[in-house]
Amino acid sequence: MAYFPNIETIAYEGPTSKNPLAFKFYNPEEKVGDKTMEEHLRFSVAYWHTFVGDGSDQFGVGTMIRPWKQYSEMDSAKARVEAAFELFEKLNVPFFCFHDVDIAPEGDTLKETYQNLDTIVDMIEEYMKTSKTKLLWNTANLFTHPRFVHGAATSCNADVFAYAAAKVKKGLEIAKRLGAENYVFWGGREGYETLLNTDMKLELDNLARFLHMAVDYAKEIGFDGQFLIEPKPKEPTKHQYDFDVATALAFLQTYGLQDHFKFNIEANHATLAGHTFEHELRVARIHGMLGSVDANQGDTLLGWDTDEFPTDLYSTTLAMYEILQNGGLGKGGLNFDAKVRRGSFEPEDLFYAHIAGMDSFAIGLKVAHRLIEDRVFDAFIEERYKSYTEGIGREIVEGAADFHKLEEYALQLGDIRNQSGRQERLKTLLNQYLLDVCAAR
Ligand SMILES: [Mn+2]
Repeated sequence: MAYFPNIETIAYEGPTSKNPLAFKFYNPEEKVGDKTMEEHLRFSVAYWHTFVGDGSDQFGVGTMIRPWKQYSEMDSAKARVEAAFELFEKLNVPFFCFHDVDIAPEGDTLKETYQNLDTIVDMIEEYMKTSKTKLLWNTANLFTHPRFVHGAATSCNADVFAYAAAKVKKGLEIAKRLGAENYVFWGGREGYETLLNTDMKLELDNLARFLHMAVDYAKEIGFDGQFLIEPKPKEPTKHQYDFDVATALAFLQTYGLQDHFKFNIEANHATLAGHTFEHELRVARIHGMLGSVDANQGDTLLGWDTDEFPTDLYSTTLAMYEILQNGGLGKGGLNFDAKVRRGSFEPEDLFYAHIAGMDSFAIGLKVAHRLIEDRVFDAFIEERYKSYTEGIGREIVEGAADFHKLEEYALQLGDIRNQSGRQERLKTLLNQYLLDVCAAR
């Protein structure tokens, strides 16, 4: 049975196409530099938003019309696998991602949950034999069930720590079985609500113990995917320990975990932390820790995580600029951790949304590639920091200067002359490159 009978395979028709169910800029075969768009962008569909999310919010019930809603429990889980692979094929998307609870319902016992998972993983494995779509990453949901009310690895209750460990152990076995390229840790409830009842030191130590155990178990079973930490400052927990890249990096370094992890950076989590998306990508990149991306966008008028499909071309361009400078994402990809709005409830909206996101990142890729090729910002930055390539600047960089020497130098300086940062001129150049790519029709 077809779950999206009115949708044909989405083809690349070019920027002049009027067909809403076609790619205007994402052409998987097209080469940008030395790689194809498909190789650069490594798009992934998020199972939770696309096949589980029902459009409910704190004030209203679900709105989504979804053909698999006619079934319940395991039948619905099986229907979702069928629907998922139909959508993957029609979008020609190379990857997907899931949490354990997205693919199979939890049973009354952990054992029953495992059985449900095994049944669905068998089915996914069968589909993956003939599908080109691979698993970018999977993860364990350690935040929805009431047992995780006080956290998982940072819970005050050791039984919860053990239960969470069992779920991650199973998750790693599934990752190994399905050939996942990465495994993600997002600690939605790993944080605190009030310090009045919290042993922060023990919670952080326990989180590190938990992650070390995961590293050990992956090694034991021969899972060689990349481990990823996904920073987020808040929501659902008031203060989350993996606040942003810089905070989580300090945590990893403190506990000797930095060689085993990279970051999965989400645009909307960056903005919730008071940063831009490109700031978080840059911090990860310059430390060699950029692993993967949850591609979405927030709404600056709202203070929460809206997980919108990315359509802001400045954001996709500046993100791709960091990703290209990083030499790509390696095993990572651009996962659409994004959901259609509550009012976009028809099944075909899932296709419009993914097309919007894929085309937006394709434009971002092309613009970023040209900006780098033409050394638009690189040349300016090189010139701006030229004082560190000669004279006293060079001595500072090479470690040949100390405070005595710098004081001696400063005392004989006349008027210090700075140069303009030319921000507005550079933004105009960015606009020009964006317009050039979009107008190439
Ligand atoms: Mn989010």
